[in-house]
Amino acid sequence: MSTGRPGLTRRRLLQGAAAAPLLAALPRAGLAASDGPIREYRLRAAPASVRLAAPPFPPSALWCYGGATPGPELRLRHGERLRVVLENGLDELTAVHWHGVRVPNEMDGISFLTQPPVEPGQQFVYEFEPPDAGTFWYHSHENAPVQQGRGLHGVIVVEERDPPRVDRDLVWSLDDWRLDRDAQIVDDFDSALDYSRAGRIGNTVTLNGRTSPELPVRAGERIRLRVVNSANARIFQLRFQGHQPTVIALDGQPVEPFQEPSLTLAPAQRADLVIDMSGRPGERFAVIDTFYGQNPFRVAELAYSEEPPLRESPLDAPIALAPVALPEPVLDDRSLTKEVLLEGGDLGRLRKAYVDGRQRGLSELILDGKFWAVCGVAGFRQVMPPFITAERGRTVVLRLLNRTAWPHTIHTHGHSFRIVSRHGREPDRAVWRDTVWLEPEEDTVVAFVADNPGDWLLHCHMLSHAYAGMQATFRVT
Ligand SMILES: [Cu+2]
Repeated sequence: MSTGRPGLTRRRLLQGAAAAPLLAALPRAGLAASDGPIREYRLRAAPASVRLAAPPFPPSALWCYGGATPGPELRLRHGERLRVVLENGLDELTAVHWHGVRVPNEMDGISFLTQPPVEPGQQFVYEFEPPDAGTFWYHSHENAPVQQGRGLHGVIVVEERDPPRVDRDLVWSLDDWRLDRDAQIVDDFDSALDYSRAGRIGNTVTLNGRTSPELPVRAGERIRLRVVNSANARIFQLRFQGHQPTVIALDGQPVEPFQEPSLTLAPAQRADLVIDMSGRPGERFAVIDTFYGQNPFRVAELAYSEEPPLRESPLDAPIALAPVALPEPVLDDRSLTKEVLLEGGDLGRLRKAYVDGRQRGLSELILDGKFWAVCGVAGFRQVMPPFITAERGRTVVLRLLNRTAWPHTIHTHGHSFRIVSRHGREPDRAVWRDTVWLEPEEDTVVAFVADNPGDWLLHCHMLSHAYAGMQATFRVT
């Protein structure tokens, strides 16, 4: 199928990374949004055999974009258009969501809500100009616990027009797998325990598709690290032994640079870090995950080469990104405020909920595989009546009330939001996010300007939760 947009043939069409030298020669300033160069990729979703664990483990049977997990890195410059031809080589329906990119509604990749699902053997063409530079990612949003859980995701990098100076710009895609002794995926995606508790947490963590890899580094170099949590449900808390990363962006949006002893990333969250390699030639340092404290493990190792330091003191260049261009929400009596009640799960108080327009009791909900509800509705096939409707330009304030015994990561489609308060307190710093992590029984208030028309999903990004009811829609008119 074609997007049918006029003017495609008059635009410069560029094929993936191979086009970079040509593109670099093009003037980048002053490009009209409708006439930007197009960066084109093909993504074929299909089964693939991929080595996650080192021998003697055999390759794992996965589902991948382009035969690898993560799939191809989609990299473009701010002001370019991204065109992706999705081919469905699976035996089931699929679609791709561009997480965190404020795309037009018809490009958001939500079957039955924003597009028809892509049938086996069929194609769908996505095309949009990302409005923000930053670190984003893409993944299947169809049968997501299974399709994303089997490997269907990748990273999108939209480079700033004037990026901070670094020696290398790298992506770390973290994932979590439940593998058996032969390194094959345990096919228990229908586990009621996962659905009703913390989600599908695995037993094997990978970084860029490999267990505990080495990152070769050179003393004195400055690296920008774009870290993405691509896992179904696992939360990461990374500690860089012997190094002090500076956070310059969260969920793709710039933040006043800051340092913390560890970096916590819930599912679907991202952080851009700047790290000066302050070790000496030949040294090695572990990157450790400590979130599940009883079981810390090595995510990666920084392996210094024997080369002499690139420079003796850290690079003297600014690292702050240009401020965000998002419209600032205004909290006053004209803003639209809604309590978003999150209920359900094991040890929860959910007794009844609407499914597909009919109220059902708890035993019927469980038989139906529905364990969670948003505002009294267990989300079903992504077509629910909107829980809120906002006119374009209006500030929306969502009071997210986690009335469950489990953590959740709430993601809004089409919009990034400000964190207004957590546990009733203002946050330490002003941040934009598209995914917020709620601890059990935690309340968090978020706000955004509803400026992207359409029907959009709001859901938990612990994918088993979303699939088992923790999803809703909101409308921007
Ligand atoms: Cu959840």
